Amino acid sequence: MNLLELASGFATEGMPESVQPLGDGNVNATYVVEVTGGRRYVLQRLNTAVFARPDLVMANLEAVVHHCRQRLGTEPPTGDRDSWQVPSPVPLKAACGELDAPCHLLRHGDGAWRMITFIEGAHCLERLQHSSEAREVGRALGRFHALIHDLPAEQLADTLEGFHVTPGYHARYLGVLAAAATGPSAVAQRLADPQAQACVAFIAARQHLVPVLEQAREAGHLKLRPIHGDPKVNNVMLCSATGRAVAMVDLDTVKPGLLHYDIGDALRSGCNPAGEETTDLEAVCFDLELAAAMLRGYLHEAGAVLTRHDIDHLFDAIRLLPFELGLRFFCDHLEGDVYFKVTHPRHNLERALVQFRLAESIEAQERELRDLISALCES
Ligand code: GN1
Ligand code: MG
Repeated sequence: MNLLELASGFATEGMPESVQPLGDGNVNATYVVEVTGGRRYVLQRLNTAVFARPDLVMANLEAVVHHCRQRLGTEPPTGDRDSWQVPSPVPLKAACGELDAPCHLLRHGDGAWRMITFIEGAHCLERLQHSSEAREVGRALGRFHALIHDLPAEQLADTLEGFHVTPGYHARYLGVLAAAATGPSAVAQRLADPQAQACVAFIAARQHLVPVLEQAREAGHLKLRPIHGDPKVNNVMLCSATGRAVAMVDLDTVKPGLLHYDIGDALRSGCNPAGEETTDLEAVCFDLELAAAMLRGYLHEAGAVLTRHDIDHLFDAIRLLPFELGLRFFCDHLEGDVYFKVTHPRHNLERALVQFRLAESIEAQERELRDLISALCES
């Protein structure tokens, strides 16, 4: 079955006429479908090596969309608020007869396909350059948190166990190192590379940071709440006419977690103007001005939900998330690129080096960043 045939399995408003690749997600394969009459849709093949239960991913998506729609329906339509949009799953033309997700998932061979409405009149950015953009990205995340904060946890399945639980990634990494130490192997060969050795040393020097958020959660200082899970800048849609944030997309990782995972992830993604795919390590830095704008935008929408403990752990989160992603990329490199899509054999290693450089830049600006957080949160 080709992509057009797959697309025509869904109840679109018009016949699918063209399918083009969309974006550069690291996990799922994404396409844009145009139908007669000009409407567009997003067609995705879920990566079942990552999301073992695509039926539950779809059930979560339906729960999130339903909740957001209800919340938006009860909000007074004030100026900037009425244009917020929620990307929604498109049903199949025919029921597929499965109990869990009877009408939103098309199984073909070993693929699990779904279609989602396209946010028209909007675009996303791969990298941020201006404070005005950073403010909108922060505002989008805050708006999203405020929208889903009362989505009951029992309505969400855990579709990606251990996601953003740094000690779990670290334990896996240590297991990979230990296995490599037992004799020659492809992993041992990759580890011998000088850049890989630099990563090993970088991680070892920071292993005390690994449990910082989970310990705060275990101590009861931080609480699990619904989060987006993957709020990197290109998952925020900005109105092409006004530049205002109008949607957050890529809702597959919405599940109970710490708001800190999201805040840390949005900042690590948005405050590195060189972007996470650069190979120019010298260009990688954490931009405090962008961070200030993003945090301001976030606090404007969601400041009221943050507790004293939440605020006290913001710096830890901002330092931890790039380190965590670097660890995830590096571990995947060692394991032979089983998780993140790559275009060449050193791709995940290069990505890890970028995140570690970013973490270093954050460390170097710790005082300024802590002062910034205090100034913004006390005001
Ligand atoms: C993955 O698939 P994509 O590009 O939206 C990953 C995120 C990472 C991101 C880094 C489910 O997101 O956690 O931050 O790559 N998503 C998953 O680019 O692991
Ligand atoms: Mg994603």
